[in-house]
Parts: sequence; structure tokens; C-alpha cells
Amino acid sequence: RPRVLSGIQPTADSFHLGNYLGAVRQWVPLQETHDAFYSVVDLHAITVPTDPADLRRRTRVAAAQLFAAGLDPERSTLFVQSHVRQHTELAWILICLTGMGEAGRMTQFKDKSARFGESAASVGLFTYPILQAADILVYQADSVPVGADQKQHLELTRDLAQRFNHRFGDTFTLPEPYILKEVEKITDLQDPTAKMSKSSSSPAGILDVLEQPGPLRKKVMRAVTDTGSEVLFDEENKPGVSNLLRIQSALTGTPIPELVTRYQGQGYGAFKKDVAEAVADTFTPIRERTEKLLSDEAELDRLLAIGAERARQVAEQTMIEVRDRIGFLPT
Ligand code: AQP
Repeated sequence: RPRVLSGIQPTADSFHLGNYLGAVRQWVPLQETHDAFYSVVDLHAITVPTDPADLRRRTRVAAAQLFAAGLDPERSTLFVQSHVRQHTELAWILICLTGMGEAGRMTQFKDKSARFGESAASVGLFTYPILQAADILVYQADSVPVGADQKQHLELTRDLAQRFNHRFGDTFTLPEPYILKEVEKITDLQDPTAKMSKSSSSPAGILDVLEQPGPLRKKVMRAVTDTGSEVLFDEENKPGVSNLLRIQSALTGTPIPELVTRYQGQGYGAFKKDVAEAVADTFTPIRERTEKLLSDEAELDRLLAIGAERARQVAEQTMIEVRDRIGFLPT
């Protein structure tokens, strides 16, 4: 079976609709067709200042949400990144193969460091995409389901794999991004040209998976729509309505043209009401299952320990070969 790998950062108390539609929802069917490895990437989370108690809580909340969204511990290997030391070991090796200029071209670093001022941003934030490359390559992943914001990082991953293979001999599988066009970028409800983001969206712009139906509905009803009153898909002139159409289509499985016909002549109100219902209906069972899983921390930690053990075995196989090829003496 081909192997799939993806990760998500525990950087907030809930995932949002963008994380869910752009990434997590794809993870569930892929566990039926692929050898699936999914990770809560806590090492990535500390690239920005992080409170230890928050990190601990958010890591468990993230794992619980992933199980609640449909990951089955029998069919997927779900683990916490810091439990598998091979990630950081491979990251160092790949850092030594990456040019400063090459790393400096990563747009996510530019965007995120702009929030702190580039000199206050950590070196970890700068090397983030190289750790991500290690996350993927250490499992020899064939496919990586992500949102559009990760395209550039995937390209770097492929470049580093090719460079290593060329210099030291064929070692790494070249991974392919798995991006669903329709949901690759869910945008902020208040700023429909920016992506919905845990760290940069305002509370009114973001729909959290663990939020109660009341506030979810309110936010959808207050989402920025565009001038005019027709429900039309037009990314350029109607980015707000187009985002809601993409969301509604993804959540209900109804093609966008069919939605456009359905709401013809009805104005934005009726349409938004249905989007609000679809979001609340999707998130409510996930929230309830997440709360249940979090009520038994020992069981959650046990499942994560099993995942880490399986992940370590695969990662170590790669590292045995990598260490030898680099020229490190056996221990
Ligand atoms: N708005 C989005 N639309 C589609 N996909 C998205 N993803 C994130 N935002 C959207 C995808 O979610 C996965 C996990 O993301 P992450 O935890 O690595 O964080 P991120 O990409 O940096 O997303 P955020 O919300 O902006 O988090 P912070 O603020 O912590 O950096 C990825 O596959 C991503 O593509």
C-alpha cells in the first residue's frame, strides 16, 4: 500500500474549518487505501513562543479531535511528533543540505516572522520547512494531504530528497502533494481574501471545530458578503460569497452550480442560514466525541504511545540507512 503522512500543529484550542476541510477530512478516507501516518506536530508548535501548559493541553485536544473526526487507531498510526526522536535527527542532516538562500525564500516564514519582526523570529521558525521535510521523508511517504499554503514546503521537501539521493545514493521516496482544489484555501469570514488561520484570523473570522452551534451560526450569518445580493461563484468580485459556496459544497456534497441555481433570487440570508446549519451539523458530533475522549486522558495517552511505537519503528529503519550513507560510524 502507498504511504501517506500528514501533520497538524497544536497551536490553538481547536482546529478550524480550514484545517478540517483542507486537510483532516481527507485523512479519514486515506486510511482505507494507504498506510497512514498522522502526527500532532508539537515540535513545529514551539517555533513561536508557547506556554508549556497550553502546549500540553492543546496536544491532547488535537489528538482527541483527530480521533473524533474519524481516525481509527487500528487503521492509522497517530502519534505526537516529539515522541519520535528521528524527526529532529533527520532535520539536522537536512538543515546541513539546505542553502540559506533556499530557506530564505519560504513565504510562510516571511509572513509569520513579519508578525514578530524578523529579528525577533526564532531560528526554529526559519528552519520549520526543513523539519517538515524530515517529518515526511523519514516515513518514505508517497503522498502528503495538505492545504495550498503547504505547496512550497512540499517542493522544498522534494528538492531535499533529490539532493540527498543524488549525493549519497537512492534513499528517499519523492512525495507528492495531495491537494483538493475545491478546499485548498478556505478563507477568513471577515477578510475573505486571507486564509482562515489559527494564529492570524480574528475570532469573528474563524469557525472552530469545538465551538458551540450558537456562536458558529452567528459568525456565518455575520460573514462578510459582497455588494449585490445574488449568490454567485465569482472569486474576484465576490470572494466572501464564493468562500461560503465552497464551504457549503464541501460540507453537503452538492456541486457549486447546483447551489447557485437553488438560491437564485433568494438573497444572501437564506443561503447563509443553510451554510450555518451545515457547519453546526458537521462540527457538533466531532465536538461531542472529542469531549468524551478528553475525559479519559490515560486512554488517550495510551493510544498515542502505541502510535509513537509504530512510528518509531518505521522512522528508525530509514535512519539506519541515512546514518550509514552520511558516513556516521555505527553505534
Ligand atoms: N484556511 C485553510 N484552508 C485550507 N487548508 C488549510 N490548512 C490550514 N489552514 C487552511 C491546512 O491545515 C493543515 C494543518 O495546518 P497547520 O496546523 O500546519 O497550520 P497552518 O497551515 O499554519 O494553519 P494555521 O491555521 O494558519 O495555523 P497557525 O496559525 O498555527 O500557523 C495543513 O495541511 C494546512 O495546509
